[in-house]
Amino acid sequence: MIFGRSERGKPPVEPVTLKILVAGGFGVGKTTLVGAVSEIRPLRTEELLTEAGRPIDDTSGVEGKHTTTVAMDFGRITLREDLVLYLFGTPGQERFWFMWDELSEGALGAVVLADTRRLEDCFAAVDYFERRSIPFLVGVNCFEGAARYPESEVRQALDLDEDVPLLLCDARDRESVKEVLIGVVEHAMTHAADRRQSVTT
Ligand SMILES: Nc1nc2c(ncn2[C@@H]2O[C@H](COP(=O)(O)OP(=O)(O)OP(=O)(O)O)[C@@H](O)[C@H]2O)c(=O)[nH]1
Ligand SMILES: [Mg+2]
Repeated sequence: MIFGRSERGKPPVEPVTLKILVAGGFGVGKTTLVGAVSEIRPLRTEELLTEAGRPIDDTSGVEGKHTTTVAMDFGRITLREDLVLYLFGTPGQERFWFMWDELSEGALGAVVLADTRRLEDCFAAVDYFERRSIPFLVGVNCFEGAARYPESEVRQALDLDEDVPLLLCDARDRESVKEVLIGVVEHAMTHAADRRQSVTT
């Protein structure tokens, strides 16, 4: 054994770990997305939606929803043996947004999940990442029964910059969510490379 090489002669791989946020409005499927891809049992902070919260919690469009995230979701996915993502799902309800600053510390990029029935619910998330120059992509979570709109219309409604990727996805489907996460990492890398270039030129 030389310097900790494995028996097969391959050097041990120390994976790069990246932090990705999963944000968006109330009930768009953030907790579902983290749970769909996480290879560890996701940490959740769900609380029951109560009668008391009913006037504040607008559950129209997600009537089957009984719980809500009050702090964060946490999960992990190994995209390649040398690339591990830590996923942090944010709380969707406005009264828990104070958590976002803490959660976004050190994040490489973010997914803003959107539901075309309630697009306005993700305006705040789009604004948040734009202002902080955190690279993000928009994942349109295709709920059954929700109308499908052409990409250009969704982009226009969200007033997205040209370079912000927009993907259709199903937050319940592992492969679909993986595509979204690969998209965020690629986008964040391009963003970082562009920044480096603008600093050196
Ligand atoms: N049909 C359908 N239902 C979905 C999909 N994604 C999530 N759901 C359901 O929608 C509801 C909302 O999902 P959550 O994952 O809790 O949403 P959230 O964004 O974490 O919600 P908050 O944390 O309260 O903001 C749940 O009842 C899910 O089962 C989807 O792609 N299709
Ligand atoms: Mg949640």
